[in-house]
Amino acid sequence: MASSRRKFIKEATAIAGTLGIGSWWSKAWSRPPVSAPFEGSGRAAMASTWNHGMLANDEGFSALDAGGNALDMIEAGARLVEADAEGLSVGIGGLPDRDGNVTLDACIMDHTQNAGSVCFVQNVAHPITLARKVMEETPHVMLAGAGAEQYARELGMKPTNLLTVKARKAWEKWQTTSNYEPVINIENHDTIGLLALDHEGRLAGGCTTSGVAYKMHGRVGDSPIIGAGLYVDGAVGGATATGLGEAVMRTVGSFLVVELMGQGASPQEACYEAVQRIIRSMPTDDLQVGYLALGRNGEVGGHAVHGGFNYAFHQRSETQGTVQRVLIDASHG
Ligand code: SD4
Repeated sequence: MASSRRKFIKEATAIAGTLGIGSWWSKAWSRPPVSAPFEGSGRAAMASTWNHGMLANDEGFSALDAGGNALDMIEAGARLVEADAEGLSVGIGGLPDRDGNVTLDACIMDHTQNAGSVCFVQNVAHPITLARKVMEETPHVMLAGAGAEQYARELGMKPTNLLTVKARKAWEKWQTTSNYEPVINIENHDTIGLLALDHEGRLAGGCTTSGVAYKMHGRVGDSPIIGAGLYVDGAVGGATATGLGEAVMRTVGSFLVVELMGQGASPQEACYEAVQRIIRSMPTDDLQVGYLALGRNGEVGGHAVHGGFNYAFHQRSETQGTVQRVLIDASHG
């Protein structure tokens, strides 16, 4: 099997050479298979969107120190941000839809392409944990709405009122105009997308959000959609998105970023190209989208349609301890 694949790659690369498409083609076909062994480089890394990514990454590394793996890093980091009632875009405290309901979307994915997702869920404090349960305990990838809430109750998750006084007041103020006009970096700001690599070389990713503020009831964004708001390929890397989900879904953004990385692009180049796809295909004056990517080797990159997008990046080698803990402005990357 392996030798016939090698033979195919060799022949295909030779043909590509005669057609003058050598470089891209050979990079594409030299991509390691998904079943490649996951050898740890002794390096662990975590990248998460926006300012709150700093604390999420710290929490992720605490989970790693407690004996966890890349998935545990993701779940721990996401839960921390979901529990912050001051944040207006994730978990409790998230801004509601136009009818005053806080509806949440989340997903999680590991290096073996296991994935779990929940969308349009209400009264669930930790949708990232529910998504992980869908991945690990059910035969499905995605549960929506009332069915996801029923599953949460079956798991013993206590229904929680997610509409805080602060978010309700903001919604009441918005109702005085009731214009549905998402504002760049404001009403669609601060979803958390997280990517982690553990010392054993396992990759994982997660994304959790209350979605764009004052959306129509029932609207689901990119964040819980595998391939749009998040994608992980253990042999290549992971990517996640923040910003206006409609633009990400229309271009299947995170899958595109990872595929480009699999064809030889760096995380930075891949995010840049995925942003160009959006810019080339739709008017972008009023929308923001940012992509964040982490390669299997721990290399990070990020890029956005407009300025103002930042992400946190922590990495550590087993021998040297923390070597980097930074907040990166991706505006001009
Ligand atoms: C959505 N992508 O629901 C999410 C919103 C977001 O930073 O990312 N905010 O469209």
